[in-house]
Amino acid sequence: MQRRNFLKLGAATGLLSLVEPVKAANVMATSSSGKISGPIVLSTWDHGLAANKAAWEVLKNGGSALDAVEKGVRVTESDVENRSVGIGGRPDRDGHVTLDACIMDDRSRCGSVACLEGIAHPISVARAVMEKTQHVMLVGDGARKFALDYGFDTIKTPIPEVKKDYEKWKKENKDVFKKPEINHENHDTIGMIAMDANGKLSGACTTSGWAYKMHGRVGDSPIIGAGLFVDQEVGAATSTGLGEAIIRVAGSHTVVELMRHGYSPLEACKEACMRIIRKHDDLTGLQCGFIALDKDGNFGAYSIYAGFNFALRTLEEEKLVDANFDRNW
Ligand code: SD4
Repeated sequence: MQRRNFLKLGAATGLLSLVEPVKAANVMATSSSGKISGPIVLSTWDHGLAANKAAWEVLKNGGSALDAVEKGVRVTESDVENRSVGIGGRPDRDGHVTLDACIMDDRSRCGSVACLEGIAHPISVARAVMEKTQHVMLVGDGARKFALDYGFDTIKTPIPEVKKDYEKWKKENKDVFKKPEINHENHDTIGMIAMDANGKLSGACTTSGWAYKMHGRVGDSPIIGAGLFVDQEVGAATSTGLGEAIIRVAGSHTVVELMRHGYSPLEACKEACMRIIRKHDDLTGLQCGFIALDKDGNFGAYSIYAGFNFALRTLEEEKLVDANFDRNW
């Protein structure tokens, strides 16, 4: 089902949700001995199903979680139908498609790019920042120059269909001081977290961000601790939704720290959402969601509003799971 229809159905029937914290069967089988067997991969939204497939090709062959998450989200970055990640992403209000991505591994190494234009795979550039430089984050022209120097593929954005939509939007939105509408339909990042057969965790997050944002705006997705956080001692988390709200509570880091202090992944994702709720007087359209995986293979997801789901792949299962939520639209 298309996410849009799914959202409508969910809102209309209140049928969404109720996933208890689940333990992947393959992990559960060995967890009593304290040995984590993995592998498992989770990613945000229904586009996560295709991304998980690519990640699974790596994991099932004994590959690393780091390679898996990079390969996985590259699928979404290449999807010309996706309007909020990679090549098919919508531009900012000045017509630039600016891409944000980050990656983090089991050794707490991390890399990130923000406001990157015209490069096909921001996630791979983020990984190169992590592996080839002394830095964590490169932005804008600097990130683009780095990507070109390292021979990353270029793309021309916005693609024609997206440009057409943008021209129409621009005609209808002449006031440059008008805030872009917070619309849960116009953002859909992919965040992916995985554990490999050796029990190692990694995560990746990539997006074109909030459609028609101000030029130069950066959301949570490329910010380590906001859009993604991994700590091998505890677990991993990633987010989707309104980046400004997620940054205010250091969302993904908060989820991981809560797990460190005994919260289950579901409880931790819920508490991060509750913090966002407590800090906002106006929750109109304010959708945020988190997925989390602990080092023992327990996972959970929670969003402020109904309609958030995530794709799950284990040795035994490949499916979309509805996240728990606080309120209906
Ligand atoms: C952002 N968090 O740029 C991203 C957008 C997103 O679902 O996740 N959309 O704020």
